[in-house]
Amino acid sequence: MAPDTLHSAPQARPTILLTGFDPFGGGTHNPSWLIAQALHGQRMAGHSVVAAQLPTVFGQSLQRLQSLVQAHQPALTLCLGMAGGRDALSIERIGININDARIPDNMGAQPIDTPVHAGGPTAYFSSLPIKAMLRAVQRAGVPCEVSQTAGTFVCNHVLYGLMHLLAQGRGPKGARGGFVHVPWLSGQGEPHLPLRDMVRGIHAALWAAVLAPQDIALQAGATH
Ligand code: PCA
Repeated sequence: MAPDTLHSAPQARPTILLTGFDPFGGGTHNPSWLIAQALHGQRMAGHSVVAAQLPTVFGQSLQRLQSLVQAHQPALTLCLGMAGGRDALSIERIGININDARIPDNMGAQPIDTPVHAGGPTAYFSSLPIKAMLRAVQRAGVPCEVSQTAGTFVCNHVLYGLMHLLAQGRGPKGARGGFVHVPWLSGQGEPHLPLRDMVRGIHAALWAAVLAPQDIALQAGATH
């Protein structure tokens, strides 16, 4: 099956939905989408990975994500995005109910201090086992950290929106979701990580997320 399929036949095998974004802010590549594509079709502990691209656009990104969740009924959804300037895979802990864009999105919109969902809760925690994922990525030899903010641009919008739709029961029972930011690729800026290392790290993170229904206790101080 090709990536990005909205109307797949119902699958016996539970799905892991793995999304990446298109390039934004004048860039030509977005490693988040390259990583998702590289892992499309992988089997992990009885699950199949389905990769899909989200547009770097407020609103449209969430409409697309909602269609994907409806079509694939993923047991686990991991959204990836690029955060230039970070030097490690950043497992996001929290999405907040705010859009506050420093640059325009890919449709030219630049919302300032608007809610993702008016009347929604202030924030949602990721429901993925972030510390178990952190340990797995570090054991795979890839730099990784827990991040306390996904920013206020489209990535935070998607993390908040994902958790909101799961909270509303749009996914299958017990569906979990979360977000990982990735650094630049070589040639995009410094610091950067090679694509193969990022793919290995996300592969390890997904395995850990699938295998650990609950998180492990790992001191934040032990995460660097
Ligand atoms: N990064 C942006 C949006 C798309 C992406 O890959 C962000 O961090 O919000």
